[in-house]
Amino acid sequence: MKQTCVLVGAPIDSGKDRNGCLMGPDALRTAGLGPALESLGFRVTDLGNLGPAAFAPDLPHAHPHALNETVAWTRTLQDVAEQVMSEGVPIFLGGDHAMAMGTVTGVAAYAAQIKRPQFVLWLDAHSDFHTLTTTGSGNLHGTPAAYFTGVSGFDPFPPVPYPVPFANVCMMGLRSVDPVEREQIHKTALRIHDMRDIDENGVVKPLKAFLEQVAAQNGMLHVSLDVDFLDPAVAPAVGTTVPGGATVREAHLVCEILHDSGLITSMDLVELNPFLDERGRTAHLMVDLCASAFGRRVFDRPTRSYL
Ligand code: 4U7
Ligand code: MN
Ligand code: MN
Ligand code: MN
Repeated sequence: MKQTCVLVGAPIDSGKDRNGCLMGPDALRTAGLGPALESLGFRVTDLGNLGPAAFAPDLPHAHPHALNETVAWTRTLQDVAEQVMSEGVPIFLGGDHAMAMGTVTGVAAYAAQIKRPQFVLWLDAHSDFHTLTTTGSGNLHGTPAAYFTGVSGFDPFPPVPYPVPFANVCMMGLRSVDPVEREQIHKTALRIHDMRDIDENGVVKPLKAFLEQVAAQNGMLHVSLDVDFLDPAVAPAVGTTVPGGATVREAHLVCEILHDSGLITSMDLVELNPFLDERGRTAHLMVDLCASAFGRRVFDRPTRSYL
């Protein structure tokens, strides 16, 4: 029987000041995400674009920015993510990275139900490990990793009954980590692979080590791909560009190995701001990466040699 991919549009744009990520889901569809997955043999269903639960309006220059709206989105996404897990592999189309406050806690709640551990691969220039009190910018897209790992300091947000253990989170591509985030990360067992680590060791070694851990524990694997994981020279459609990011091939290799592992159970494609794109190139790259993660390849490999 065909496996099902469920596209879930989440045009959340409240995680930062600059708008545009609300167009992300439609840009990913326009760039051909559905047909790409169908051509790989998947049945694709599309839930369309969600909206936030009801919320009291936020003040324009509040700190943190758009707290009520982001809490409302988190509630919607937690419910939908948990529910949709039984229908196939959800691919959440952002929207900014505040989306992951809902998607990761939602899929983790499902994992808890079926008594499997949840793992997260975080592909990002940033660690997104602020809390509501440590964030300097007030931009909530810089906070999801602290929230879903159960760090305190998220008061108006729903409590997190099934936090993802630090040791189950692997971050790759980091090159912009604020001092207070670094201090907090040092106290945790998060697996961190910054760009220097990738320069020195490549993506294969650290990724393989992480995937072996996921497989050994029969884990569920959520992959959260922030556009800014990639170098801005190849992926310009993002508000938070940081030079020195992953190359096109490094990113594809990560996705190809992920597919070979057979471990992906859910995925986020986030932070695409189509308003900043150049003739759709970043949207197309995100679609191509997603296709690699779901099995597009040039040639079959003789063995599943990465695991
Ligand atoms: B993204 C930042 F200060 N750390 O808190 C902040 F550098 O989802 C950036 O990874 C956050 O794009 C980036 O605003 C959030 C900043
Ligand atoms: Mn805004
Ligand atoms: Mn991010
Ligand atoms: Mn980022």
